[in-house]
Amino acid sequence: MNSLLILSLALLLELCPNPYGSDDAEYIKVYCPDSCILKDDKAEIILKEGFYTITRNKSAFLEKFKPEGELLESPRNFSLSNSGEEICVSSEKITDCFYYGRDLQILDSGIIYFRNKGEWDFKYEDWSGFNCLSEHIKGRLIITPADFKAENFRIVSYNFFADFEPSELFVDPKGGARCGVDAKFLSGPYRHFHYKFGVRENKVIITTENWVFSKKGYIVEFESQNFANALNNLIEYDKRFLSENKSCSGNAVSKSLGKGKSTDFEANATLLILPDCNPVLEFIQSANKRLYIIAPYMSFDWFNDQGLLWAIRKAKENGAEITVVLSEEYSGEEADILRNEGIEVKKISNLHGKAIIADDRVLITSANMNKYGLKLNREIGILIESEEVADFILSDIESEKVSFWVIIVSLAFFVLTSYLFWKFRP
Ligand SMILES: [Ca+2]
Repeated sequence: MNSLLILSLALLLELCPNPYGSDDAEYIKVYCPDSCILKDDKAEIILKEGFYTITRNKSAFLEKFKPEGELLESPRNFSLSNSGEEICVSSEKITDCFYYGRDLQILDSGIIYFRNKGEWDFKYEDWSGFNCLSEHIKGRLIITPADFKAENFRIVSYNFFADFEPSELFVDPKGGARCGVDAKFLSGPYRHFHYKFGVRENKVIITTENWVFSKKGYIVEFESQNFANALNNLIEYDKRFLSENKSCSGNAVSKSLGKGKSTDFEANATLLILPDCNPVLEFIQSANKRLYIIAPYMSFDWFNDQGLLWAIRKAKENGAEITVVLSEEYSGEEADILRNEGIEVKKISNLHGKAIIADDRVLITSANMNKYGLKLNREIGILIESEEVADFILSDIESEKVSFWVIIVSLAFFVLTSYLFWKFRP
């Protein structure tokens, strides 16, 4: 760890200015390569070479957190403001500063700012820390609308109005659940519990849809004991956020939607439990041949200047051909911003699914392309390393384009025949 940090020349490693409960547990972690001065607005602390965790009160800190290096108590006049402050550490050779609330525009109690591959990132104190998990799997991708049921699965969802019976069900109270189903509600430090997956023994379903498959979306089903275990562990972790039961709303939605389109595949896959394991922006940036982002809508609002639009621009700099596919119903300014950057934007109707294709890999996720989906919500995703699956999704999107032209031609035909009828009316 030491050599890595020295190489990246980062001296400030992590800080929590406003922990839940008492401010006595606030802390800052620093590395000092020789002799250093740590400064806030009002005070400074002189440090010798080494790693330090500096807090206001050691016992308050140790009740909640683990120190790295030597644990020190700060002088009384050194405190981390809860409304944003610039903190600097200077050694003989470099000065490293971070202005929380400005360099990273979020201030909340419970936020821990930390370095992630050299960049400042954040999490909440009670967010989990699940890793990405990879495995070779055999599975099936289904493109909806489709009739699909997951009877007797443990199911999590934003909402649940489907006409089948889960063995256990967790939903977000903002989403709600139909009457007649035994739903448990989750609310906590994640803005929305927006993930959608099902697990039964070693069977796993990951989907972009809230279990009523009437819009264009994606379902991935496969068998994997490892992924099933990870998802069961995720449910067990998130049970700490169980909240009061909410009354049910409405009845099951039952429609006949046909079989949908599907393809079997065998490929390396990575399970993404967001926001813990969150490579979505990296995935977008990684494209150098083709990038497709299929999502009903987008927002470029982010915590610094390295959000979604930045990642798309990186892919463009790599030379990737980029197409963004949005919902026809969406009229936000992002489509114009992208077109002004020379990026192709298509709109299709009835889109709810989220899929990203970067070269020969596909990422299917419950996450919307905004700061909630990409950072603040509990979401799920699967990254499939398969050119065939990528091409299958694109051929479906291309067929949407055909139906668009069918509409245009039909409309032109209608106008022409109406005109002729009017002109040559008896
Ligand atoms: Ca504070």
